[in-house]
Amino acid sequence: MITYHNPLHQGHAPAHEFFRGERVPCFEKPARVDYVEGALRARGQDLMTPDVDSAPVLSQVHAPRYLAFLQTAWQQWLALDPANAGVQPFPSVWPVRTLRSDLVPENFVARLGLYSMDNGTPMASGTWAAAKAGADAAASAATLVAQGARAAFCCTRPPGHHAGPDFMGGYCFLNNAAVAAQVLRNQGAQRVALLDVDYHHGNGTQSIFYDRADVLFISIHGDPRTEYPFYLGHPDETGVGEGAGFNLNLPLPAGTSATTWFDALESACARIASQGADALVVSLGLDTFEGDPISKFALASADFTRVGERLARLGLPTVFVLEGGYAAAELGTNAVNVLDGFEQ
Ligand code: Q9C
Ligand code: ZN
Repeated sequence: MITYHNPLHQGHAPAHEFFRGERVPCFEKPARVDYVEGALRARGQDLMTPDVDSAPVLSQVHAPRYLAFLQTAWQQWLALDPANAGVQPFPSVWPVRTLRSDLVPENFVARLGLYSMDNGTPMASGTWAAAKAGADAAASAATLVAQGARAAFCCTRPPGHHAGPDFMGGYCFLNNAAVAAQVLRNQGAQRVALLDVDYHHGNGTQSIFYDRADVLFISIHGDPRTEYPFYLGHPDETGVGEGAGFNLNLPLPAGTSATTWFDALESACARIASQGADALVVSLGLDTFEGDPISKFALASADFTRVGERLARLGLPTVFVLEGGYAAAELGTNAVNVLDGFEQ
């Protein structure tokens, strides 16, 4: 399968995140994609360098003031104190109910809170460059599919599906899958189905397309009554305005078996077939794996081959975009299994 990699992903390498109030090593680490690239190269896969500038498309899915902030966030942080080069910025205050989010604070950490949904999305010096190159990889993969390729894979980190119109969160900064869907729309697809199979609900993607009928968003994920991101991903969220009826959430309890998960995949595929789409984007989170350290589904490595097989039977031009998956050493096998299942 045509595969784009992210040549700058290693520049996004924050050291710590918060977990149960403690600072712990980041789960979303460079080794994740190193393992996927290793598995791809081991089977002779050529890795292409991004060749499309995603900037115009980023402006279609993210707010200008958010993009402007993110692009210079690290410089703003260093301008406060050169010693910040060795310190990770974390938000500590957010404009929740009754507080104003129309004003942009002069205080950097307050701005960071304005543009964040959680304190679980650490930044590093190379975060913008890595996120932008990842969005370029997604735009590149989608462009080839729009031009007639059967499928393409965007092998990138940081992931994207928690990033909303004007906020980062859940290890995500730029919404790569939304970029891919928007590129497909810009280049002629009348409707795009965006299927998110990451363990965590793709709140950012849902929010970007919630009032749109041209991108059908479907997500299978851990029930947000107990699982991150908690505040979105519930079954009664079906879209609004022109987008009414074009959002489908299929939450499953933590601990759900592979058999039940595949039943949900059948429901998702049935909806894609009944509503119709010219192209498919898959937010390919692999944290549904039984060995994932922060998630609670139970797919075995061999099950990922079945995922690919089932998606291929939709018969749609398809862009796969890597999202989560934190059992780093198994990530290569699991990603390759999806792509092999799709192609066999
Ligand atoms: N601090 C994705 O899979 N935090 N994001 C979990 C550990 C949120 C996962 C608790 C997990 C976000 C793309
Ligand atoms: Zn996830």
